[in-house]
Amino acid sequence: MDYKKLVLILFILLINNFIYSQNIQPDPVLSPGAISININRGTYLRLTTAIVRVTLPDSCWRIIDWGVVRNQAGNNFYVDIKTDKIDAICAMVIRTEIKEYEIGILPSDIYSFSVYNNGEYLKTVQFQIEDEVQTPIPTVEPTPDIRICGDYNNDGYVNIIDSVIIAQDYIKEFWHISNKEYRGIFEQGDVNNDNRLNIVDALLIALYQVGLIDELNCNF
Ligand SMILES: [Ca+2]
Ligand SMILES: [Ca+2]
Repeated sequence: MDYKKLVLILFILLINNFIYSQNIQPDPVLSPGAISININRGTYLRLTTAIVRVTLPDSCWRIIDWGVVRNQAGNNFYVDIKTDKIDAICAMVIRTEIKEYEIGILPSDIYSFSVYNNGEYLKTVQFQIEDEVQTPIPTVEPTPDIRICGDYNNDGYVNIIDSVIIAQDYIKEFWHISNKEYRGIFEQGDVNNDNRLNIVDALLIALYQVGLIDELNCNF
């Protein structure tokens, strides 16, 4: 056997050993740094949710069960996310997966929400619920003959309230907090006439109100 063949065989053995070592997965639990938790409370429905982002370090990690919110003693909620690692050559592709958990409609108090992974504790956030006085959004009976582009709540004015209600309706729909439920007049809210009512319309109305754009373009 000449020198070159020997080097080639040694090289192949090294590569095989490297791939084999990649297949051994001694630790199936994510690190705490892989988890981020944001607590969100719906403005009107008062439903508290936890938005959990899980960063998976390579292509071999899989989330096989997001679990459900459970309640420990007192005000402590937790979920246990089941993951596994497949036995394969792992591509170093970092992925983030997101899950929104409904915690519930909570009275004023201090709470915690924890994330476990395969039964092992990873991270906790504490949050406080305070019941503030709600400022009701004024609603006025519609005036069917006068249509004002941007006047989503149909109170005769185009102002920041229209922008806020559109944004809230959009956020509720986006996070699946409620089914599509428009509290205003769609045609008067869709101010860029793209047949969608979303954050762009809210932004355009806000810009219009402060004079940064001159007109809104509804489909009427
Ligand atoms: Ca209005
Ligand atoms: Ca629109």
